[in-house]
Amino acid sequence: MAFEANFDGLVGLTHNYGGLSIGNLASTAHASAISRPKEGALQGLAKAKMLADLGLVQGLFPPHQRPHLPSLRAVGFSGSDKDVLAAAWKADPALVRAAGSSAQMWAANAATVSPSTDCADGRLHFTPANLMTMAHRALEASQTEASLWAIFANSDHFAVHHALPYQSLFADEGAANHMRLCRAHGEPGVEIFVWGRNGFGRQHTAFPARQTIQTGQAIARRHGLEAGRTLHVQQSVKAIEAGAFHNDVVAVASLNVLFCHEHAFEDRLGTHEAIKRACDGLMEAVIVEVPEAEVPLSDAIKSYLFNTQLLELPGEDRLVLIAPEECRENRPTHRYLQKLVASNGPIGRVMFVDVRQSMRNGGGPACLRLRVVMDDAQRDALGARAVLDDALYQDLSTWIERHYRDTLGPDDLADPNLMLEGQVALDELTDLMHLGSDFYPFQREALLRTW
Ligand code: SUG
Repeated sequence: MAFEANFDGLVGLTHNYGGLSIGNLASTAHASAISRPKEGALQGLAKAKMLADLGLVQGLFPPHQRPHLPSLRAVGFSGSDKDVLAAAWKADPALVRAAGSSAQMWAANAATVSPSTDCADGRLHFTPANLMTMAHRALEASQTEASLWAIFANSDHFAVHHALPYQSLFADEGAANHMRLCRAHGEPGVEIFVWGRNGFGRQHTAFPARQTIQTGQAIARRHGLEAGRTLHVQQSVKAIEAGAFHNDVVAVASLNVLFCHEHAFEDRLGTHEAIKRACDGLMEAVIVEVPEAEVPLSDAIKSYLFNTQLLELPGEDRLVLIAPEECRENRPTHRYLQKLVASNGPIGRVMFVDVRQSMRNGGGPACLRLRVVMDDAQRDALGARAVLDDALYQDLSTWIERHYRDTLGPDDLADPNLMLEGQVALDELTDLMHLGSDFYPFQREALLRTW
């Protein structure tokens, strides 16, 4: 029996507001604000626990080592870890800000995932995203790949690829630009890759279009997807210019339902048509489109109406939307949601969650999770201790309480104690999550030193 699991990225110890993502309005608006890492990590964990308590399989990805010293060493800083940090800060604080970002918490960008039923070899395929458009995110892929290898450790069931080549032609932001429609999770689906630019052409947007059509085509080939059930559709230029830096800011799909804004796609009617055609014979695709007249694009982006988790919950006959609190506070969005659940449509209930620490960097509930459709045999084949149960929840809560700082200001990233606190905490986490003692670069360096 197949089901959809969600793997959330644990918020890291350096969660901060670096103002690093041009085109992501929340990131720019909160640049240099004081962040609250402990609160952020507990908010993310509480959301994960809520979904586990609702009866879903909920996993977690460990945070990455930050600041990412291998990147600073690669650009010419040397000596002890403290020397590297101090010299990099002195040379250019922006380098340390990029190397200190905790952006790996947005697991929707970790990888693109294709369930076994869609893939020619019958395995569940992952392509870690190279995230090469943003310097602070391009550091993530190798550690993401290590996490995927640790958790999806069985090659009879899982295929974990390398990230695509690090070139603009294959700019990849993972599942944030990928949707899947199906009648039931275990049945063949239609995979939809959303792109913002043609990698061989010119960039037509002022804000970066972070994904190319060539990326989706390459992933579809690697995963062995069937051409007739794979679509490549263009995100609207208007949406990118308004601050929708990923498709998941203007659209979300679950089962046979696509919930999207009127301005989500460049060729609105053509895209709807193509989706219906591809789904023909497999399911009846239902498109719930929110008109600009009811929720203007700017409100949808502010409230993150579409960066919601659209879920099939045990015992409920209609889908449930997990939305950020901001959707309750934004007038047009809240009005629309009330109307939506009162209608006889496929979405029957909205639950609100507080993920404000993440939202201030442009990360809503859906950004924080990577969806993985799997079956019972695949669940049994998972490695590490990554699926949330009461015991893991307790252990992680205690770990966060003990190691995370309450607040971080922009210059705290230069503090060598923050770096050391992170290494102590992550070393303990590898034990707690059964990830091995050579999981992070700092652990491998320490091992080498003992030889
Ligand atoms: O890539 N923000 C992330 C938010 C990612 C949200 N993910 C999805 N939509 N799936 C980004 O823009 C801000 C970091 C900073 O400014 O400190 C940041 O990276």
